[in-house]
Formats: sequence, C-alpha cells, structure tokens
Amino acid sequence: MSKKKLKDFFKQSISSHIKANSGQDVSQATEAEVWAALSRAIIEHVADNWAETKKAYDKTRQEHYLSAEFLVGRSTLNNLVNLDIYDEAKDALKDLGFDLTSILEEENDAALGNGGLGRLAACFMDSSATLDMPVTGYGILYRHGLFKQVFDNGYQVETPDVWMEDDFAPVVPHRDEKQRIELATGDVYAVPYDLPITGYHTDNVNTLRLWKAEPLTPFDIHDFNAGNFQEALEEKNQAEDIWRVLYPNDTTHEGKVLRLKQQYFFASASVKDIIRRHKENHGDLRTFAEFNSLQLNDTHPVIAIPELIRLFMEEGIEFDEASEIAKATFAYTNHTVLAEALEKWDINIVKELIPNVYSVIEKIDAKFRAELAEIDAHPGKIEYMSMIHDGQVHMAWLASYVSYSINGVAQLHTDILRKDTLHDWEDIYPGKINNKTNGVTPRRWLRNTNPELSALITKLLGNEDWVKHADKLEELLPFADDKKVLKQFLDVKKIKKQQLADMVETSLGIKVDVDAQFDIMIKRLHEYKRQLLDAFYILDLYYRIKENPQEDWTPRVFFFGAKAASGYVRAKTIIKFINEIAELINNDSDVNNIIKVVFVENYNVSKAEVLFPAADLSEQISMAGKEASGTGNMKFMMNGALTIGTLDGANVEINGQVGDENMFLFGAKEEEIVEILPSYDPKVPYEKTPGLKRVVDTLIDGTFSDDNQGLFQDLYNSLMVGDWDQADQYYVLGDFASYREAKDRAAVEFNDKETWARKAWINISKSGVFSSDRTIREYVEDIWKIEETKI
Ligand code: 8GP
Repeated sequence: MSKKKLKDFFKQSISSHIKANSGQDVSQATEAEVWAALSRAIIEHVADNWAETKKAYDKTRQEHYLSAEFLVGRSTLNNLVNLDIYDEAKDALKDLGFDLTSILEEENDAALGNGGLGRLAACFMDSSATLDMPVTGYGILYRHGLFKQVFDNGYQVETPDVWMEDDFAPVVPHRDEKQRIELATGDVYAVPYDLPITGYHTDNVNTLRLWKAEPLTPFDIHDFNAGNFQEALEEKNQAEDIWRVLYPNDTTHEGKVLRLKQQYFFASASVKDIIRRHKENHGDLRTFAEFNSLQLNDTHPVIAIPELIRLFMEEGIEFDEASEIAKATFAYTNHTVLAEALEKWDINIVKELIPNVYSVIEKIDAKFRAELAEIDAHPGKIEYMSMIHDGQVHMAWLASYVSYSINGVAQLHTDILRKDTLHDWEDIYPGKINNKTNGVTPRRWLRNTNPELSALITKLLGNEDWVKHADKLEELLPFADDKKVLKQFLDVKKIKKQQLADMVETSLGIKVDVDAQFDIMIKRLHEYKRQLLDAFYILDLYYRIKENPQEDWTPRVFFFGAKAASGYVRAKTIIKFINEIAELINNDSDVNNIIKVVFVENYNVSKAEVLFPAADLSEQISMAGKEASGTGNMKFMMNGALTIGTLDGANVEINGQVGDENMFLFGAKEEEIVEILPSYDPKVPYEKTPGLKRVVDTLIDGTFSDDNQGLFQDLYNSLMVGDWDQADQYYVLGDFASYREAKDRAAVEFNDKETWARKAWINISKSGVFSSDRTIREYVEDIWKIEETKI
C-alpha cells in the first residue's frame, strides 16, 4: 500500500471505529477513544495477515508457550514501529486533529505480569514473531493485573490496577472457541481473547491467547425472581474470581485453592485448544507430539501435563501411550533456585478441586517410581524425587520427570540446577538439563524506548539492520575511540536523563540534577536482590557527607523502583526503610545538593522504558548464586549504563563480553559464598567495617520510625540474630565493604566523562548477544525443533 493510501486508510478506519463505538464524529472524541480506535484500526490493518499466519502455522510443527505471566506493557507504539506505519498513523491523526505522541500516552500498561519471568515471556513473543516462528502464547487476561502500588507515609499500599475497563481494545474475543473447564466447585467457560503480536518488518502476525472465565449461566433466574439477588450471582462471581488478579495472596487456604484454580483453568483451556486445532488439522491424536511442543514457563502451567494425559485417555488412548506422548511434548523452564518458588500443592487441595486430574498424577507417580526401581535407584532417592510425597504434589518434580527438556536461564544458574537443585535428575537423565541464557528484545528496549540513541547507531552503521540483527551492534566498537561519537552519546544520555527528571518532577515533585550520576536499581523487591545493601550504602554516604561536606563528592541521584509481594512483610519493610532514607536526605539542605533518593511509585513497564535509557550505573547486586539470570542488567547495558554487580546470573556473561575493566565487580563469588556461609557471623563485618554498625543500628536506635510496629526491629533481627543459616542469609553485611569500595570508585570514575562514555559505548557494542532473538533461535534449534514459517 502506498503511503498516501495507508494514511487515508487510518483516517477512515479511526473515524468509523469511533462512530461505531460512540455514535459520534471523531472531532467529538476523547483522546482515550482515539487510542482505542487506533488499536482497532491496527487490528483491521493486520487482520488478513493474522488469519493467514494462523493457517500457515496449523500446517506445520508449532510451539505453544504457556505462562501465568506476560508482562506486555503498552503495545501500540511497538506495533506501529514493527509494521512500519508510524508516520502514516501520525499524519492521519494530525489530519483528524490529534497528536500521536499524546494519544499513545492514553494506553494503560497491560499488567499481566509481575517480574522477570513475565517480561521475558513478552520479549519471547516479540522475537518469535520477528523471526517468523510458529509460536503461540497462552495465558490469562487478568482483570486487575497484579496491583497498583501507592505509597502512604512511605509504606506500600496495594490498590486494584484498573488497567482495562470492560473492554480492552487491542484484544479480539473468539467466543466460538470457548472451552468448558471442569472444576469440582462448578464448571466454567474459558473464553479466549487474542492479542496480535506483530514482528519487526515482517508480515507474520503471531497470537497471544488470553483466557477469561465466564459462568455457564449468567445468573440464576429462580433465585433472582425469589429476591435472592446475591445468590443469583454466586456462580458469576466465582467465575470472575478466577481472572480477577494475578497471584492472589496465598497465605490463606482459600487463596491457595484460587491459585490452583487459575493454573488449572488456563492450562486446561490451552491444552484443549491445542488438541482441538491438532484434530482439525491433522486428525490423528497419535501424531500430536510430532506437530506440537508445549513450553512450561516455570511451574505455574505444569498442571497441563496430567491434563493432557487425562484428555488423551478420554479419547481412548491408554495411559502408557498418553504419557509417552506427553514426554515428547513438554519442555520446562526453571527461573529460580529459591526453594519457596518450586511450587507444591497439598494433596487434599488437588484431590478436592480436580479429582480426575489427581488420579492421573497418581498414575504418573507410580510409573516414575517403577521406572526408577527398574534401574535400581536408591529407595530414599525415589521417595524424594517422586511427584507425590510428604502429603504434597511437587510440581517442579512432575515437570522434571515428564519434560523432554529442562532449561536454566543463564549459564551459572544452569550449573547450579545441575549440581544442586536438580542434581538427581541430572544423574538419572544426563543431557536433559540445558542452558538458554535470557535475552531482551532490542525493538522495545532500544529502538522504541531510546529513539535518540537508535538514530545515532543507525547513522553510524548506515542502516537499521541492527534492530533485527543485534550482533551488528558489535560494529560500533571502533567508535569507542572516536571522541566525536562519544560526545554525541553523552548528549543523547543527557536528553534521556532530562526525560526521566521531568517524569520524576511531575509525578513526585522531586527536582534532580541531570549532571549527577544516575544510579538505578529497578526490579522486584526481594531480600536476595539486596536493595538493602544499596540503602545501607546511601545512608553511610549521607553520614560521610555530613562529616566532610568540603570533600569533592560526585553528585548522584539514587533511583529505586520495586513492588513487594503483598504478603511479603519484610520486603515491604525494606520499601519503608528506603522511603525513610529518601525523606531524610531529600530534606537535608546540607546534602541534598549533592545526593538525592527517588523511589518511583508503581514501577511498571512504561516507567521502565523511561528509566533504563537514563541510567549511568546499573545495580545488579544480588547475593551470588541467587539471581537466576536477570534481564534488567541487559536492558541497562544496551542503553549504555555500566553495571555494578556481583558475579551472579547473567552478570557473569556480561562480564565475559565487556571484561572487568568495563564494569564494577564486587562481592563474594558463588563458590566462595558456599564456603563462607557455614561459619559466617554477621557481627564480624558489623563491628569491623567502618560505618556499617552506624547504618545498621538506624533500624533500632530511633533514627527512623515505623510507627512502633516492630518492622525495623524484625529487619534488624533478620540480619543480626540467629545461627548462620538465619542471620543475614543474603550476606548483606558480608559484602558491604566490597560494595562500598566499588561504588565509591564508580562515583570517582564518573567524573572523567570521556572515559566513562567510552566504557558505556563498549557495553552497547557488546550487548547484541543479549537480544532475545538469539535466545529464541537457541530454543528453536535445541528444544522446539520448529521452522521459520513465513507467510
Ligand atoms: C526471574 C528471575 O528471578 C530472574 O533472574 C530471571 O531473569 C527471570 O526470571 C527470567 O528468567 N524469576 C521470576 O520472575 C520468578 O521466579 N517469578 C516467580 C514468582 C513467580
């Protein structure tokens, strides 16, 4: 289509969508209505290709990516750039009297995820579409996402995230493909809503299929007519609870049941949908594994395994054959070695909610035990590894047994899975565990969030090929010695810092100096990630500045963004502690012209898109061995920030790319931690490290107030009281001295702008390997065995 035709198409389409939806002329429309109409126009624009892509994929072997989370964020800008129709849409809107940039601001983040695992799934969708790979995502359309975080007197308060009203314009329902889901508490329908996933400069349009639960009958008319209005709606409310929020608090029994219900709901709906498509296209169920592979993104969708077997048995296939098909179908990704994240369900909960599925799990368990007995495995080992023991169903073990592939998400993490978390599986099934180091999409995380840097890169490389072939970024390396280029890079960085500064001033009323070093820590709040280590550093720096105001301090702004799980009290206490420190520092005129602390409220994808490009220093400071990979570390690197980090997760691989001299490494290594912890006494660093005692004591000496709730005392105790496996489990005090040295050095080095820019530039040049296109190619070749299917 010519440019002119495209523009006319958008004008016409947007106007008629507005008319159809509101009965009004476009000139009367609100910006939100225009955004919705633009979303529908994009769907109209891709509709034929989308249908054709589905048809093409149904003829071939395909991958189905099951995930409880897809942290998509906004889609519109991404779609306009991918489809190469940005300018035409912009001109069309201009003619209609609207400004595209402000229309795009109307889009709420699709809040369908929580953290790394969810954002990874979204990057994988983008890369699969871009590479024309037959991959479909399956998840839940959470009505209110995770939660919206607000700060009240520095405390995190969770409120519902009203990100979608009754309707969300970018998704399309397919009521004709709804599935009935069998639950002991009452059956429900799963209705699919499809989000088109466009790829960069390709005609293929992939699908993210999100399920919504509906009651079988909208309300009970007899109850209603009898005046029992509450009862009349009970079934409807129960169904709506299923898709109400992501990760409902599971500290109560009801919460646990609801979580399992959600998992079964979307796993069952997805498996039924995949079986339906297979039957329609290939007829014979016995060829299922030839044409389909299902990737289980962590343990949340693992209940799909017994469900698939159960459905095959309903179709007349014997258990043994059905389970062999399952073994050739499923692959499992592990995202964490933290014990609490390897899900287990009380047998009674599973038995009561999905009895028919439970009896299949029992069969799988018996088969596994028999297979292990056959090879003379030690009985104790069999007991430990079996899916059902200790009154619980062990989802990670179920996944590890049945899946044909188990993968970790960075080399170090995979090594730990092999030697530790899953070492029994490694012994019995050597070769099953493999590594797929994570990646991030350079479309969203560089091209679209940092158009200024992208323009510079494109100018230097002569074309935009790098957006699809990120390895080409390496050709930027020679410019590391080009002073003019480094100057241009610093100019871009300043623009991005100004944009963040503006956002912070508007939303929080805090003014920050864009010449200061922007030091940013954005990720979920967890003790192992050690936001507390950063907080202690900042507080110690504050006291040092107070004592020595005349010293030549580098101006710095410390940014945080993090949500804590609603039931994770200690994580919430750390948020309060950081907010207290921010209050103290930002209001102290002795220091607030040198340092400031900004805790960005309700950190989400859209805010991340402003934060990553503005960073000078990227905080990746988890206790070694705990962070499976990290993906924020890659986004920072791509945008020219230097990493301060431990040798953990993918930091190890970043270090492999840029070398020690282009990042700030500190802290105990994983193999050292293993040695140190058994005899570790946190009181030693507490007493010996200059400045440390003073900052740790602020938790109990009244410097800060938690309104007498004992929260800070508990945090203090977690560091200082108990044996080695209790006190300071995450080695915060142990690594403090080394962290302080590294961070002080990063502050001093920042003053040499050109050397700093050179290092940042090397980071950008070396970041290509962390494109999720590379990761997806590895999944495709080693696990999925699917082929490029271009329409
Ligand atoms: C995260 C890991 O913590 C992170 O290191 C990794 O980069 C990311 O997964 C993608 O692989 N893990 C999770 O998000 C996670 O375990 N979430 C569960 C709580 C749901």
